Amino acid sequence: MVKIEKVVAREVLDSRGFPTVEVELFSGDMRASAIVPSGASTGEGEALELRDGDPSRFAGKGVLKAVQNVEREIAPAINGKEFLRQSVFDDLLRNLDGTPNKAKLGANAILPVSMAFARLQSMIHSKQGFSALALTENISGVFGSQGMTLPVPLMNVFNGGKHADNGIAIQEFMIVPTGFNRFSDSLRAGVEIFHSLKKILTKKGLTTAVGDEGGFAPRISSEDEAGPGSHEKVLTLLLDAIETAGYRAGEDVFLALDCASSEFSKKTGAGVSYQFEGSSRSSAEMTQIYEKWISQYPILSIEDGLAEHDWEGWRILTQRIGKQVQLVGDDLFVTNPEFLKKGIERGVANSILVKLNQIGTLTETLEAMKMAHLSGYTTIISHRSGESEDCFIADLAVATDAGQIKTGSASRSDRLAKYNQLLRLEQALGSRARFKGKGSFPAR
Ligand code: 2PG
Ligand code: MG
Repeated sequence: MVKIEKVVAREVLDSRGFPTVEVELFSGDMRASAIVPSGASTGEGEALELRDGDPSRFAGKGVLKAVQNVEREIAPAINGKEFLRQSVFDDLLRNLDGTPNKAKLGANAILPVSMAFARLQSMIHSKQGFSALALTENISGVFGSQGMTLPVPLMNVFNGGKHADNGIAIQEFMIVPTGFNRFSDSLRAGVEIFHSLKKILTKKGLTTAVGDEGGFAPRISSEDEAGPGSHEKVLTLLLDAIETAGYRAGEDVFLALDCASSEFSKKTGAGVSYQFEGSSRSSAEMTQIYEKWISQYPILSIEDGLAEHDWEGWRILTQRIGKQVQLVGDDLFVTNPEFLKKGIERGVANSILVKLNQIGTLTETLEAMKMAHLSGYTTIISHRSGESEDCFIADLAVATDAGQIKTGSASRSDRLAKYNQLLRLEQALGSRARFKGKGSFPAR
């Protein structure tokens, strides 16, 4: 039983310098807090992020209304009450809101309360009250998993799309160090490759300033929209960086993409079209591009290769390359069990990106993950492009044996906070820690 005795909420700042919500819950001498993240390339089906819209503060991006909703709507409903289970607590939050997409209170009001409750409960359950594994053990208890698998990091070392201003359409170029026995070795390889990429860019006279997720974001073309061949240039740079760091591309280290293609797509009478490398392309043409790339580069995973409305294009994409490569639905599924169910029924994608704030409570996030695991879909726990020092997702990844995590590059403390927590968890698990490498991906 957890008795909530005090609730505090405040406006704090995320990694882009935009306001976000922090919540603290108190019970006896225990205090747990959580900060909610924020996306830029958001899916249309995501739960609502409530912004004040008051142009005199933070250009309308303030979150005082969400803070007020925690103080005036949520706090009175939970203060002084005892809760046994996360699901009961989260159901209360959902009912208080009462809308399908958290439109009344805002997911940014509801989620930090849900996360802080999980932390508070874990502190009360954990014997020492401060064990590194407390949250992991608590969530794995709820989820019914072993909670011992350290995730393979998908490290976003080159940023484009909405996370940069270099004209590159694809949002994330990731390196995936799978060929290692331990998480810490895999992470080290990723970090070494990041540094070797930095040297290569410097030698070429390209800037090494970083984008929102800590990856490099140089302009590799003088045009506003990077033209034909520009994406392959980036892929080649990554292969160079892997080899220069002393690793074998396609053996120890693979590549992954988050195309975030909803951002460069548009609905047309005939379906959906994509503005890519200077031309307008159909879903079938985008599919051909991916087919060519996976035959030429060691690409293990493609996220949002097609847009969130392009369900028919997705079905064909999955038919054509779903056996060879992991196809991840992010904007498509928005961590929503209903959307995922539709995808499973239609044979769309084979993996789901998991973001707590897309759906708004821990319980619903775990529901989506359970459905994915039962249907043979892989799961990737993910940060948002606007993050904070909160490293809840590191614990969530281990707790659910998710197998994969997407939490940025090897720079910016908002990203490294998660990697550092994973290093703590690996140490705390000791000989019980597992790392599945390529086994965390669909079999090829
Ligand atoms: C994504 C995410 C995180 P954002 O598209 O996968 O990398 O970006 O948080 O901007 O939606
Ligand atoms: Mg994405």
